[in-house]
Amino acid sequence: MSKFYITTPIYYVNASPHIGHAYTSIICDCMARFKRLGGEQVYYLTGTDEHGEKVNQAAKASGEDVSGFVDRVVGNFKKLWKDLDVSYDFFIRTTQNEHKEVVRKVITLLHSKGDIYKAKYQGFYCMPCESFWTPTQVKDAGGVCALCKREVEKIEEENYFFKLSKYEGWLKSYLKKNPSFIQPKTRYNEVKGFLDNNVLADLCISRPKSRVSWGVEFPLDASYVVYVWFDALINYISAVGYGSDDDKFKQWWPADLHLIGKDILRHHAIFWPVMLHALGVSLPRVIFAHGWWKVEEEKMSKSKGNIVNPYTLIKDVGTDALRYFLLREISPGADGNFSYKAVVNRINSDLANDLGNLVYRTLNMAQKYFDGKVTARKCSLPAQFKKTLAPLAQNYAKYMDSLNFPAALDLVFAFVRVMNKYIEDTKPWALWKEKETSRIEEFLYALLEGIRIVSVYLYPFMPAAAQAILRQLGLKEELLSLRECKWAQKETYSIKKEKPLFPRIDVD
Ligand code: ME8
Repeated sequence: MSKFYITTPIYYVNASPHIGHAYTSIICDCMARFKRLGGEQVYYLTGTDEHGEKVNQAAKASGEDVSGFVDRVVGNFKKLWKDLDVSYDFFIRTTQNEHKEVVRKVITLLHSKGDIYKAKYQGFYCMPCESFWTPTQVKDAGGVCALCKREVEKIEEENYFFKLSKYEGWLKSYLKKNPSFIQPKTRYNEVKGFLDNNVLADLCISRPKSRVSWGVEFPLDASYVVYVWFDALINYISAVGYGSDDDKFKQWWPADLHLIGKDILRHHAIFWPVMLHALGVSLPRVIFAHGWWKVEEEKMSKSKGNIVNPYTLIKDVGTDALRYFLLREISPGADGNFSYKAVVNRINSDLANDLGNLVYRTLNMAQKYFDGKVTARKCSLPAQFKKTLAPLAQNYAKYMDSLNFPAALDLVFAFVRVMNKYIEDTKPWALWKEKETSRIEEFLYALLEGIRIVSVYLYPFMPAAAQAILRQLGLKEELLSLRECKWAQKETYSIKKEKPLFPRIDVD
């Protein structure tokens, strides 16, 4: 059985999660469920990044002690993942001793290899991004943080550095030989362009305790803590046993997919590969940086205060509809502009009108005409079904593997619409009047088979709805496997109709 190790970024716990965080975790969940459907062994890692100045200040502002504060906010993240059906296998917290131990081991090892040294740091720091910037980078950005365009703090302090510069040549040639390492292509080009136009400076990896005390104590010098990003990146290996459980590490590493937002591309595509290479550890297979959800063309962010609250949306439209909207509306490589109108339109057209209606009408007919028991008398595949099912079966996995969710969903919904049209064209109510019972049963069986197949394909996107459909068809969850997406797998259906899956939402 092949394995699939997938990760989200570990989120800062300076505030509760918003729809941007939900987006990343939902993409990963969709991928994890898709891989499980294909029979792969999946390890889905998520967690929280709990150290650093930003979290410390947020704790202070809330008047709580830091560890009480982080515990509370971590609770909010975990609750949201539960409410969104995010099926992670492990939740790592950087404040866990096991993780801190690995961070210290990594630094000690890199130091013993001669890759860490002490020197004076002169430059700038952006606290909201927890990032160091050189004077040139700040100047080029117009005197602000090159990423978030906010004010930066000038700092001059003795620090420990990691010799990133030593590996510049290696990284460039690695990228050249592995063009699919960073995806999508635009992000690969961005990193390559950055490396072509800049000389890699060594990375500052400590902060003096006199300025920042909330962090992993630096193993070589107790008057420092580890720079929060250096600590955070290591979570991807500490969570799967690096330095503590060799068998587990061999089983899962390398990660098959690090999914991140494009805001943290530099850290993942430059610092992280070099750290791993210097440690003698193989690199993740793919780093995929998705776009941003914006509100009125501005990136949504906790510190800007323009966030869309996922809890409100779950309450208003439900978990599955929210997951569907986020995954259907934009391709993960692109940015999206969030609007409630778009959410409502998408739900009403695709979910209420097309899918919900198909399921409801079909189950209704099965109930009304056959008391809920439909048997395969003849099970030939209607020609119009075949025309849309064939490209779906052929391309679904390919689109899913490349994270092209809108394309995969387009194929599924093309089939849903074909089934709706099949109902209208067949006019079963007229057949009923003419007592064409076996013709209707054949017709209904075809629809039920189609709906069963659709529910499997939709499972990664809307797990609860897919399960609800199977339940109403009288089937068990074991059927949730891509192997089951074949025609005429069931002899008899015993319908147990429930309330409509996706009621229409009132635009007001
Ligand atoms: O950067 N649109 O944590 P973070 C889409 N702790 N995705 C968004 C988003 C938006 N508007 N806003 C946030 C950190 N995200 C570090 C990561 S990993 C070793 C350390 C998502 O809480 C997106 O995935 O700021 C982005 O990369 C991540 O949240 C940043 O979360």
